[in-house]
Amino acid sequence: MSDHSLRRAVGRRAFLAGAAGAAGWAALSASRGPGSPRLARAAVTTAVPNPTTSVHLAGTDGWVSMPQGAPAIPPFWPDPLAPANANLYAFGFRDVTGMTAAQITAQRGKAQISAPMLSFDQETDIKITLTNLGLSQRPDLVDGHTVHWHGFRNAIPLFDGVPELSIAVPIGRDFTYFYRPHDPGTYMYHCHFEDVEHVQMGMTGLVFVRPVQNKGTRDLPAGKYAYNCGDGSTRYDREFGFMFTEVWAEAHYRDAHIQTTDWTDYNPTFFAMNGRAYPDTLAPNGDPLKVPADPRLQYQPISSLVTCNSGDRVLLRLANLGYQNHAITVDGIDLTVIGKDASLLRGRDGTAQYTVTNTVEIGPGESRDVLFTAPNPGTYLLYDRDYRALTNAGGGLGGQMTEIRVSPKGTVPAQTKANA
Ligand SMILES: [Cu+2]
Repeated sequence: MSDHSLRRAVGRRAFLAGAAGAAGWAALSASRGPGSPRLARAAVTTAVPNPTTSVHLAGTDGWVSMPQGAPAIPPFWPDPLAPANANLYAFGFRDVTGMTAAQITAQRGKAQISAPMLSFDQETDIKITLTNLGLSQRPDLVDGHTVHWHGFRNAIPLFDGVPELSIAVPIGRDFTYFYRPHDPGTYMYHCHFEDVEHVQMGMTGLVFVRPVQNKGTRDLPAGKYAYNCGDGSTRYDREFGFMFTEVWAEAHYRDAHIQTTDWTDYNPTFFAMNGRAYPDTLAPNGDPLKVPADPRLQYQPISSLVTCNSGDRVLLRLANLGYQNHAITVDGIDLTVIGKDASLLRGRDGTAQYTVTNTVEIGPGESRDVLFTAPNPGTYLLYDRDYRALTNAGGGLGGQMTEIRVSPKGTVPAQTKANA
């Protein structure tokens, strides 16, 4: 990006932010000169700024790896065009917050799946800048990208990321979305450009909104809560997010090989949690900027392994951005469903409508918040009840499965971030 385009982008961004905030008032007022009535209004509006969190994402393509022992499906998988340590073409987001322009450009062709897991505090101002780096494998495709915060109620259409109703980010340009979340819970975000294709190709991630109750109230100490429950019933010690998706290898192959897909033939090959299929789900968290112990997983950095101490309160944040229903089971542990689609399960009179179960059903585009108290030390399985979703390319044991490893009290140190 040239200085000229950056300067123009900043000017446009400041103007657009003004649709919901103070920056635009300031920009408008400045152009009208001093003495304008709008200048006085800008001064009032900017007097009490909300805390602001800024995140910079980049959209691009890349190569990832599904478990190597799975039966081959020639010519679709493993993809013969894939570089070493990879076997599947994908699109995805990368977190490029704080990188220089040159460092951001260097991430072209290095997409990750799932997208970075984000979390924001309720009633803070959030700016998400999206840069479109283009597709290294498909320079002929001039697709835009967007960020759509799925299920989030308060975005105006301009910031909702549906390109038909607002805008998409063209290759080589960036755009800053402005949000102020009012409702805590578990949400998901995804690209909405050619969305059936871009969502399937991997442009999906989790985002959590943390309740103001975390700061403490008259009745409750500060801490970690899933919602503004008022009674402490949503308190937890550790949280783990799960993005459930399916991977149709034929469609990924066709995107890499300049062919088109008939989506009515949808027939997934792999079933993923946080962009990985079992047993890769158990591997530790990684960083796309560093080659991990298993180099196949460099661009699938999010672990699904649950570690906790006996007696811990554990929050599972489940979200589905595949195209099929999934029924998630944990053997030997009671699950309490406290939230659906970023809503606390309460009646109008405040009565809790939590349900206790061992199986949580979750449809495409839906989320669930589930609490459990970690039982006696041991290893427990968390898996999809659908047998197809427990295989890799129809063979062996794989797919949407992970472990909950419970240690004796006081063994695992306090959690510093989700999925750690
Ligand atoms: Cu996209």
